[in-house]
Amino acid sequence: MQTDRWQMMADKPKTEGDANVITKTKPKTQRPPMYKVLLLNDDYTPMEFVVHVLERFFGIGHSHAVEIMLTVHKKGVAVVGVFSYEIAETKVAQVMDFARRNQHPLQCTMEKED
Ligand code: TYC
Repeated sequence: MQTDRWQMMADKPKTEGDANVITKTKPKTQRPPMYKVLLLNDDYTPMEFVVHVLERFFGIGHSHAVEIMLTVHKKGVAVVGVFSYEIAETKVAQVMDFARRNQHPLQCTMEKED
């Protein structure tokens, strides 16, 4: 049977200041960076249009969509969701294209999470 590293350390004779210090370190599992999708306020895009965008492209329910829209309207910006790079990029492109096709100046951007 194979001797494990803990048993080997425990069996090692103690010399001078060399205690049986455990040296094992946690393997750092790398998670991919995530990206916030932000909606920006402007003076012209109709409130109902923004609510529709939140429902259609982010699957957000009507009441929550109204809340987010009003937060953007009052504060200037709000985080709509947090996604992988590819998903965030797609959401931004979909919103920007839909706004442009409807001739609204609505702006949507993404930002790397800390
Ligand atoms: N400020 C806009 C208005 O008064 C509404 C609005 C809300 C526009 C959110 C953009 O991301 C936005 N009609």
